[in-house]
Amino acid sequence: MPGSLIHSSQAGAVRTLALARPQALNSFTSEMLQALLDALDHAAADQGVRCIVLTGTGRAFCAGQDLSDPLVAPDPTPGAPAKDLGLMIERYYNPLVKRLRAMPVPVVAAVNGVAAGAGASVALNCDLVIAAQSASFVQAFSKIGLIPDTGGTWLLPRLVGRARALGLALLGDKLTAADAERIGLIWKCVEDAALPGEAQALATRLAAMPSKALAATRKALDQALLLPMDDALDAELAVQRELGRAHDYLEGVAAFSAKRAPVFSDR
Ligand code: T3D
Repeated sequence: MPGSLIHSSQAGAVRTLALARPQALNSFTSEMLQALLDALDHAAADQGVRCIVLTGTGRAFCAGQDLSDPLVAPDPTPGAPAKDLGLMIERYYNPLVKRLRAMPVPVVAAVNGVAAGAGASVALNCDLVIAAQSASFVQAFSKIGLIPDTGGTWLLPRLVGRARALGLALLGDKLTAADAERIGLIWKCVEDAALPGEAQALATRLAAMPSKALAATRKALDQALLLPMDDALDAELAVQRELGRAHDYLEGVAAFSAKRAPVFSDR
């Protein structure tokens, strides 16, 4: 819808959500964060949605927190009270991370341009990140006296190891999409013109897969990072038992045996 902060569109079972403040590099305001949370909730509740693509309008994916937002912009007047950055994190950023990582369907980030600060963290919280060759990732936090947030401290060392995580987070340099792919920060870097098509194809493929098993896979992998091997084995056992009772397992095996394409429907 014109004027809205999140442009939502649907092609088949793929819902595309596009951050839409291009004049400010899609940087986050509280209104846009709330609109994104609402859009994710609507998608999660809609049985016709089986994959989500998150992207940006204009030349950027997202420049992170809008630093001119009065809620966070420091007041230089002597004696003025400091802004409580924890409020935005508590109210919007942390819920957004939790929402993304609990979505019943996979989320693909199609990074069309620069992803900085919380914008980079949001992209990296998606299940698969595909980026245009001209896109880049910037851990911009250190340059303004902050630490990576929106899950960045948890994600970065897990994705690329401590040495590279510290290099990225301390220096705050721009990392090209090609280098992001090379060091394992993202899934894939593609030609600029190919990004929308490749993201849609990937999402269409995921949409045809068993959503419940994909969401359980994300959760199991995230949890396993924190578990001793024995506990991870127990967790696999419990989840596999549950999935084994679901319709999609029946359908997957029936389709395999009949040499036909499966039609998955669990959410
Ligand atoms: O509770 C809390 O709020 C804490 C949470 C914090 C989460 C965070 O995300 S902290 C990190 C915030 N983000 C940044 O520090 C990034 C700042 N921006 C940049 O470093 C660069 O703009 C980019 C690397 C993203 C892009 O560089 P470039 O050269 O392509 O563009 P530019 O010329 O720097 O920016 C273009 C315009 O966008 C410019 O405005 P102008 O001069 O044309 O009127 C610039 O000021 C504006 N802009 C860019 N990023 C932001 C922004 N305006 C407000 N907030 C921004 N984050």
